[in-house]
Amino acid sequence: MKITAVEAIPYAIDYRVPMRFASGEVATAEHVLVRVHTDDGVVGTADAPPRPFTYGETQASVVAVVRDLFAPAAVGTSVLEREVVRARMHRTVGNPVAKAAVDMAMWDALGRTLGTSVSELLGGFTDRVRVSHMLGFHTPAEMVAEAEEMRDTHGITTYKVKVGRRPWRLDVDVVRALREGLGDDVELYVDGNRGWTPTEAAQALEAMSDLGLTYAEELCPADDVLGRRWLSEHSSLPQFADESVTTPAEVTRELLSGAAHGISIKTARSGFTTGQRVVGLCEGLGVEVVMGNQIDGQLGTVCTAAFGAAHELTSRRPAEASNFLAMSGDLLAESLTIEDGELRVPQGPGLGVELDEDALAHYRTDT
Ligand code: MUC
Ligand code: MG
Repeated sequence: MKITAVEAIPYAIDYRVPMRFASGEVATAEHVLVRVHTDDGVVGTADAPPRPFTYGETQASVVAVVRDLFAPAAVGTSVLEREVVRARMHRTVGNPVAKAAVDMAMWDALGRTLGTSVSELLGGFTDRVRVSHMLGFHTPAEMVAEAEEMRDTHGITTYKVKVGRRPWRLDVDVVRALREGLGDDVELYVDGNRGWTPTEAAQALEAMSDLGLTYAEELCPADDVLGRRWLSEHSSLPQFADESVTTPAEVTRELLSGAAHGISIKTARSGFTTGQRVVGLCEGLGVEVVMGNQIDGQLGTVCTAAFGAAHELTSRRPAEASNFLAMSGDLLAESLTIEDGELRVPQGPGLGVELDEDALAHYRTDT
């Protein structure tokens, strides 16, 4: 079970349609595949999707920090010693996505070594997640058409609508068009990616107050400390925190300061080991969570589904797990499918999926 090597392989896969939102745009998945090798010949794999506009990491920085700091921290430990590797990686500040990928690749290697599913090792609450689809910036008509296609093709009836940065009345028009086009039975919530001031957020939420939103996510920057608290106190909608809560300490800070009522958990930035601490913290405090999406490919989406299905709390809400559908290609040997609005956790040891080595050779950018 001893780790003998950790690889960090950069690759690039275009999106058929770029994902645009208030804090940035992703046209190409410039991710890093992290592979943990053991002396038993087992290989555990996970994906690192750098998001410079959110965490400051880039593809090159993920490759470098894994190669220079995290691989040496992991080599020589057993795949059971996830806490040891976590503590060693923790000595380096930041780099949440690189740390998370090393952690999840260790879990995959552990599951494969034991012949057990990671989702079952994590908790095994259920075998699937309901899916929420994230709608990036387009015109109101295009966003309605995308939502209808997701409903008609995949049975998805929950949508996260990107808002912020562009004129807020356009966002109101989008949400109104979605509600009118899709009816009262679909669930809608908005994500501002820090794109509004507290005043703009208050105005926009007031203008959308008849549209039956479930909640609002990260409307204003975490540095707007009092503004966010004011918004949370005055809005009738629960406010969820996303990019402001990358660690258990940040979750604690946002919840105790009154700036947030709910928490987005992204395995791409917390991994499974730290993600479970966030679940415990939120359950203890009686706070709702949502499994978020970091514009993941299929491997990242499998991690979200495995973790979301593992615990009662994380399986309550639909998980954001459909953005891989917009990619022009992928690394998995067998594609994921979303049917009747649900994504099943792949069965089998570890994360339950295999890589297509030919696809990796095609998309990797380091050879
Ligand atoms: C989200 O929920 O904010 C956008 C940027 C990112 O890192 O994740 C996405 C989705
Ligand atoms: Mg978000």
